[in-house]
Formats: sequence, C-alpha cells, structure tokens
Amino acid sequence: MKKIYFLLTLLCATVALAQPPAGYYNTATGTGYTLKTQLFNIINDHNDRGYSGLYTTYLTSDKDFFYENDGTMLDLYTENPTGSECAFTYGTGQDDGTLGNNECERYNREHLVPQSVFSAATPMYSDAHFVLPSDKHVNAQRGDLPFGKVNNANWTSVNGSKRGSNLNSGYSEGYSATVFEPIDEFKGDIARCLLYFATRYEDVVAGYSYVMFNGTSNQVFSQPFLNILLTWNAIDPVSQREITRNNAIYARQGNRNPFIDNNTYVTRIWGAPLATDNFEALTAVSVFPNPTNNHQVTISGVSEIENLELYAVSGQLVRKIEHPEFQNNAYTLENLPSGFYLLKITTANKSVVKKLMVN
Ligand SMILES: [Ca+2]
Ligand SMILES: [Ca+2]
Ligand SMILES: [Ca+2]
Repeated sequence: MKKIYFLLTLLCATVALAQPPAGYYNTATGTGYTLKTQLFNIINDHNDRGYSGLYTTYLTSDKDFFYENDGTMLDLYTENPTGSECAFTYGTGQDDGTLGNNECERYNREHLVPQSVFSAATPMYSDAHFVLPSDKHVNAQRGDLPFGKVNNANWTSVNGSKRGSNLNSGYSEGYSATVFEPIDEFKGDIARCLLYFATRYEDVVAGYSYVMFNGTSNQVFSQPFLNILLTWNAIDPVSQREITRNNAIYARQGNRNPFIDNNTYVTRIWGAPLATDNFEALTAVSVFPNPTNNHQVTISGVSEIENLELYAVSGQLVRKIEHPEFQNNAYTLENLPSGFYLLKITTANKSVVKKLMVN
C-alpha cells in the first residue's frame, strides 16, 4: 500500500510539473494579434541566465530521456529517433574553439533565429527557449539559413537534416533560395521555438531584417515561412520532450513557451495552415479552367474529397463544402464571385492549395 501511495504521489508530482502554474495564462483571453500581445506581456521580462548559463540550463532541459533514454545530450541535428547516434556527454565535447570540422566532435549553442539578426543583443542571445545545444559542425552548415523544405539537398547530416534549395510549391511555395530542413521528428519543435521568438520579442522584432521576417510586429513572418511554420506545427504536435524542456527552462528563466503549453494559441493568433503535409501525393489534382470566365471550375484527378475550402487572399474563408459528391471523377464548383482565391482541397489526411482566378 505504501508503495502505491508513493507511486500516486510521484504521478501527481509529475503531472503538476507538466503544467504551467495556476493563473499563468489568465490574461490570455483574446484572439488574433491581441492574444499575441497578451502572451508577450506574460512571457517578457524573463530572467537572463547569461550566455555560459545556457550550458547549465541544458543539463536539465536537453537530456535524452525520450529516445536512447541515456541522459546524453539531446540535439535536434544529431538525434536519430529510430536508431542510435553518436552521443555527446555533457562537459565532454563542449566547444573549446577546436575541432568541429566533422560531425560529432564538438557541441555548442545554436540560435534558431541567428544571432546576427539581433546583433547578438541580450537577452535574446542567451534565451534557451530558442537557443539549443547543437552539433558544432551541423550548426555551421545551417549558418544563418532560414528553415524550409529542401527540394534538392546539397548537404545532409548523419541524422538526415538537410540543406538545399527550397521546394517552391505546396506548403513551402513562395521561396526558392537555400534553406535548412530539420528531420520530421523535430519540425514542429523548431517551429514552436520560432513562434515563441516572434511573441517574446514582438516589441523589437519589427526592426529586425531577416529573410523569414516581414518587418511587422504582429505576423512577424513573411507568408512563405509562416505557411511552413504553421504546417510544421500542425504535422508534428507537441511532444513530451518539449513539455519537459519548457518546464526546465521555466525553472531557470521564469518564462514559458505558450505554444507548448496550449497549442491552440498558434491557430488563434495566426490562423490554420493553408496546407498540411503530403502535397506530393495530391499533385494529380487539377482545377480548370483557371482563370475561369463563367464563374465555375471543375476539379478532377481525385475521387474522394473530405472538403473544399475557398479562401480570399486576405485569408478569410469564403465557402466550405464538406464531402462534395463527384460525378465521373469530377466536381464542379459553381456561382463563384469574381476574384482571386486560394482553393484548399483536402482528402482523408492530405491536402493541396491551388490559386484560382475568377474573372
Ligand atoms: Ca539520443
Ligand atoms: Ca537515437
Ligand atoms: Ca516533434
């Protein structure tokens, strides 16, 4: 019986630790960018533990108790979720200015928003919510590159992180220069770190020049990168690794990543991603004629569609049709008002977005 009580106490303690403190988000009541500012007011003014303090924070925030479960350093650019990898032990291998021309020689600190963007200013410079332990060599390969979906890789790390030209279609449409793509396991993790940055630093971010940013304090990200981050957040949900990490950083810095605590904040602020994943599987879909002159278009190339959503370019949902009935493998959308639209076509778990012009 004693043992059961002990286990129950332990369980309660674990659950309690996995939650933000009572009332932490009480003032986060709005929607859209009002909510974003409310979150900024909750998470700003954190306790800066200094640049060397990051290595201390990592001792509790970034140990592998999720994959090998061996307490070695958990690095998003090194971890192989389905197999073993070269593992860094804390202290051993910490960057001392030598080595790092190959993977697995040294680890250092990776600013997911590059430090050059904010001129290495504090407290951003040492904010563990977006500065993570990283293999020194992979960190250097990523450099200041934006995150995106690689089309043709010109370099790939041992765990499969890639660098190369961005896939200029599907959810990553709108950019074609070089990007860095983390493995699927960590796409949402990294997206949520960047969404944190956009919120924690919303009072200064409009002044930062970076290819992922658009010079605003509310949306923060340019449209192609916002689409990428919202999609990654949707296809790679919050994991226990992030919850544990968020709690460990809260214990050190006194502020939290709201998007890990309550992921609905993401869509309440920025809206839903236009496309989820697996664009490639839906490339057979065609929408014609486009542009159209008679206020109707036909959709073909698929037979089972869950729903069709028509968005104005402002992002407003204009029309939604659930389970459209196909005839002869085609469906015709009629009575479309003139304008420029984004048509989102969703099957069981895949979707694609098509641009549509109605004259
Ligand atoms: Ca590991
Ligand atoms: Ca592993
Ligand atoms: Ca993940």
